[in-house]
Amino acid sequence: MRSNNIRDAWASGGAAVCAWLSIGNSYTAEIAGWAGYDCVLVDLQHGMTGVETMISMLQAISATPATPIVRVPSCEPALIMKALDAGAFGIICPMIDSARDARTFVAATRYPPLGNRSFGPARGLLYGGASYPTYADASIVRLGMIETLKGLEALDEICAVEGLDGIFVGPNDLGLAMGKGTLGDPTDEAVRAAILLCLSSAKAHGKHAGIFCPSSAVAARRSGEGFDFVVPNSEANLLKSSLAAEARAARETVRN
Ligand code: 3PY
Ligand code: MG
Repeated sequence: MRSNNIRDAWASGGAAVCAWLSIGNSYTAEIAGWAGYDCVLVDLQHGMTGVETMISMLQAISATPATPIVRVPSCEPALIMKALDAGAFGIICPMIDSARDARTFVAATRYPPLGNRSFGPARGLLYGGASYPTYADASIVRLGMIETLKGLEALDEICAVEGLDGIFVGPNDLGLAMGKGTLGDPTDEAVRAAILLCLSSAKAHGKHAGIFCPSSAVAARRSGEGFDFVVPNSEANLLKSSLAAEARAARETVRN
C-alpha cells in the first residue's frame, strides 16, 4: 500500500503543504517533487497543461517523495476518473456550488458500491501497487473548492457531504464573486469573514480546510488560523519573481 502524505500530515495533527504547478512540464514537476512539499498538484484548470502532459508530470512526481494530486478543470466525472487512473492520490475540484456538485465529485472518486468510479486504474495500480483497488477509496483525498456566491450560500450542505474530505478556498474567484477583485491575501473585511466562515463550517462538520496563498508567510498565518492544507504560491509565480529579481540585480551590477 502506498501512503498518502496528506493523510499522514492530517493524522499527526499537522497541515499539508502543497506545491502548485501551472507550467506543463515533467522536469519542473520532478524538481517540485524533490523540493520538500508533502504533495505536488498539477493544475488542469488554469495551468498551461493538458491531459497528456499531466500524465508525464504525475509520472515524474511519482519518482519523488511527494504525493501527486490534480486540480481538474471542472466537476466532470470522466476527467476526475482519468486523473485518478493516471495516478493522482488527491483531487481538488473547482467551483463546487451545491451539495449535489459535491456528491457528483465524491461519487466519481469512489468505486461501487459507494460511488461510480469506473474500473481501470492503469497508473494508479503501478504507483499504488497491486492492492490499490482495495484501498484507493480510503486513501484518495477529495477537496471541493468554495469560490462562488452559490458555493458560499450552500457551504453548510457542501461541508456535510459524506466522503468529501474538506473544502479548498479560492480567494481570487471568491473575491471577484463578492465584487472585490482578485485578492491573493484579501484585506477586505467581507472577504476575510467569508474565508473564515469556510474554515469554521468545515471544522464544524469534522472536515479539512485548505486555501491558496500568495506566499509561505500567508500560508503560515492560515495554518495558525486552522487551515490544514496550504499552497504557498504557484511555481510560475515563484519563477517569475525570482527571474525578475535576478534580472534586476544583474542589470544593476553587470557592466553595460
Ligand atoms: C482562486 O483563488 O480562485 C483559485 O482558484 C486558487 O487557485
Ligand atoms: Mg479559482
